[in-house]
Amino acid sequence: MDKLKQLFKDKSSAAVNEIKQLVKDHGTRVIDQVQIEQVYGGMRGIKSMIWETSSLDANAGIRFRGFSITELRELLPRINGATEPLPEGLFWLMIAGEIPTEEDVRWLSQEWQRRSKLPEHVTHLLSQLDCSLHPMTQLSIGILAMQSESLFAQKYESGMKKTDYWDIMYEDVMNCISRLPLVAAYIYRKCFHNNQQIPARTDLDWSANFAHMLGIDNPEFMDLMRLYMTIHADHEGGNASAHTVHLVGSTLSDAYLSLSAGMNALAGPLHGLANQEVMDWIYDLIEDLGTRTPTKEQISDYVTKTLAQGVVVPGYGHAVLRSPDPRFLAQKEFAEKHCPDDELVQIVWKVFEVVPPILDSLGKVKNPWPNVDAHSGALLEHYGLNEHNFYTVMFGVSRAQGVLAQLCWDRSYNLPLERPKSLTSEEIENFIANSTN
Ligand code: CMX
Repeated sequence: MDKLKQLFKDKSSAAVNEIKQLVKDHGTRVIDQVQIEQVYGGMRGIKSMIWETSSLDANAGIRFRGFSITELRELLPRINGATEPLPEGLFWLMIAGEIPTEEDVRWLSQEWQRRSKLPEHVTHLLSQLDCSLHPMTQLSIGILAMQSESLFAQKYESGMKKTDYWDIMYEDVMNCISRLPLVAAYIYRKCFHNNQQIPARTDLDWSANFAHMLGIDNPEFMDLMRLYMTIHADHEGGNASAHTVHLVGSTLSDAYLSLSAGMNALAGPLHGLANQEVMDWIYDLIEDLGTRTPTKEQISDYVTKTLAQGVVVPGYGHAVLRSPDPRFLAQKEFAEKHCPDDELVQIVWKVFEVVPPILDSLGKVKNPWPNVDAHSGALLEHYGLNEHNFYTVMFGVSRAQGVLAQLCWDRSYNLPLERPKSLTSEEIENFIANSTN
């Protein structure tokens, strides 16, 4: 058994016993109360699920196993001359709950290389998809097609003990993550580079090899990819894509079926598609104003115009965060170091100054600050990745790491089928009529 799997086995079996005891001792204590406005309001804030790999604080932002992005940029090992942490290190942390050594990260990098083989029928299927089909839909289909490789599905069919779920899920998850860059790069090169596919390089880490297969061998872009793939990896469990993976997984669907479903949630404009929307919005702004160097006053007028059309300003607001997203700030820091004079980056920074007071003045937006999607596109475009409708695929490749690491934990805990209670409006009205509070 490999070291990461052994660590996961030890940690999760100890956790299972602790949780059994915890539920036995405290299972009937009330942790939250649900208000009617939450039932109608997207279940915001209701504490109702377990998610071990990360936790979101409204002001401090995401913490992975307790570590902030700033801390992880210091603590996670770097290999291959990287100046940014490798997502392999974060995945290790999410699975094992420990910061890995440089040797661990090197091993995981090579292990994902070793596992990264796409069945021929997957590339054949992808090759048949028309490029008018959104790349996120193609990604979702590609992940579904890989389900032919699911060991979990095969073992379940032939009769698998509950206590073995975690073991086989770990194998599926490692295989699936290792192969995702191949699927994504295949879609990218097929649709945007005349199907000129670029073979993988076995000497590169997961993100750098992804950059290479996309066709961008610039070492600075490889570092951006390491940062990008790290900061987008997980955002606790309640967000739409993570929750979808968790929900579908609770039916004992395998990693491929669960992840594909989660990608369909990520593809929505209020969620991951916002990174595409942001860049489309910035290009509309440039066209409308007739300049790539707009003033803050011009941007302010354009934002007012956007809001008057009754649509949202993409990249701003969040269901949980109430401060500038540290993932936005990490990308800003990267841009300050590598491309402060880029015109699109400059626009992103001016928008950051202009939009929050305007959204605040509406009096209804709970969080006027930028989220992760407000910055990512301008950086990708700086290095030549200009195809906006591919951006959410990049997000998805990264997000797979967090949601699938948690799926391993879900199966080790043997979490049951999810089945919350729904109500009709009539039942709520009856409740109001009969309640005294
Ligand atoms: N622009 C304009 N109006 C906004 C807004 C924005 N960026 N963000 C919120 N609002 C509006 C909402 O539409 C809502 O209006 P109504 O009451 O008229 O329906 C009101 O402010 C209150 O919304 P909220 O409670 O502050 O925000 P929600 O939790 O309902 O929604 C989110 C959160 C992200 C969907 C919303 O802020 C939004 O639509 N942002 C733009 C899209 C975006 O960037 N999404 C990416 C989020 C990060 C990710 O998942 O990748």
